[in-house]
Amino acid sequence: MATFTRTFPDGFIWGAATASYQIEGAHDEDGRSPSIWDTFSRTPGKVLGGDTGDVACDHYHRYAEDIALMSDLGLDAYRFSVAWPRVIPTGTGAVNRAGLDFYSRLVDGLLEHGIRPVVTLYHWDLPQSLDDRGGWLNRESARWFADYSAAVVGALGDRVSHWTTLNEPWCSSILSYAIGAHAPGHQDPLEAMVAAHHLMLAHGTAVPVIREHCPDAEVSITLNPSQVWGPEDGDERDADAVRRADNALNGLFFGPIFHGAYPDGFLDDTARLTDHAFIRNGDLSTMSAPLDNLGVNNYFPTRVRAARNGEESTNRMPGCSSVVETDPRPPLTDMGWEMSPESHRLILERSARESGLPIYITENGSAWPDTVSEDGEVHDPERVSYLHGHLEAVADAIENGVDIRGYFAWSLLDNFEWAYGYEKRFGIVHVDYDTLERTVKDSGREYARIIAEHHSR
Ligand code: IFM
Repeated sequence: MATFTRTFPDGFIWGAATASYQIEGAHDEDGRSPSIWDTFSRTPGKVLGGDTGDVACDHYHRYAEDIALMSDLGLDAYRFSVAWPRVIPTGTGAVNRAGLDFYSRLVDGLLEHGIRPVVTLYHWDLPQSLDDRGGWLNRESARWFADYSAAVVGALGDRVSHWTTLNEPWCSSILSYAIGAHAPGHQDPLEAMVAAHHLMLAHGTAVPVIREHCPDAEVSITLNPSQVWGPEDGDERDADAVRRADNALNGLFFGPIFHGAYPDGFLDDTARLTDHAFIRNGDLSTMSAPLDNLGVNNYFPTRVRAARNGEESTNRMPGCSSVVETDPRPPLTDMGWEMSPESHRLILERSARESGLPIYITENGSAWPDTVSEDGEVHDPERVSYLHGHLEAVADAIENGVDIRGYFAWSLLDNFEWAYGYEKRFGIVHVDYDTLERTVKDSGREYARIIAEHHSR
């Protein structure tokens, strides 16, 4: 195995990340109500193999074992999300103490092991009862989310200081309401724009609420920007395709959250769909509430070109009907995603420029078809190589002047990979879904070695 020798600044945080629906299981315990993912995963044809998160990694019952694993790996921090349907089963109104108590026990366990909890308030498991009221298409969702945030931060804010409002709002808007691959599975670019707007409004409405309940809070949002590349020999139509895709993937969130405005051209490009009446006075100033850091999840770049001579584009991202996504270039991960440390560095540099904030890489990792070998170990050299390449890119970005404060491997455990069910494995720890046994993979050991070396400096 190639050795990894780069060094990182003092105080750099090494962590791993998960999300509630992907690992917890216990879908109907202690008062949890169904989320849109319970509904979606039970809808035939939506999730590979008909998999659901009913049991997942059973983390709800095995969290103590999982904390011990994190401690063995030497993690400084653990990023997890809170399930809204556990905390407020009806979406709005009465708080369910038993649901909050689970997260309280988890936080206490982490702190006992010297592991910093980094909490995301929304990682896609909207209570189904709120979707029944329009979900993110309902402007009231901003208030619903702020009230839910108050309940969680009020209960955990004495022990948790690192708060993230939303995970990857691109996925909970574009992927969920335009592309339809995620819950609630709609296919309407206009709805996606409205959902994105309301998600950002919810984020901005919650920021002061979090600060009120936890005055020392470091407040952030996690975005999933992607470097967009066009053909090397492209013309101005391809350059326009890059611009449009970049707006729909990146500018749609960088603009309102960090610049108080939608990105140049976006409103014109989408004028065919809507008069944008959902954008009301004051919304952009709410959305651009000051933050303390930015979380960046990044896995792969995006390649596009312009549609040619009446060619039909199937691209459903708003403003992108003339944009064709082109094939990723090898090497590819098991998700078919291009492995490009260079694009990782570029997007970290861009994220810092756009936000003017310290950056945490809140997710990065790769899926491979791992199995437990006869020697009882999980040998995953591809994941080790992906890890090395992307940590090199992080070190390069830091050398280029980007203030990067930490890296969270996605994921601590193999887990429910949304529409792919349990087919794709992202963990640095293998999970046997029959026995729920955990086995640290070679990549987990290598990550632990890198962390130990950093700590010993
Ligand atoms: O599993 C997801 C996670 O929930 C959000 N970011 C990307 C990961 C890999 O697809």
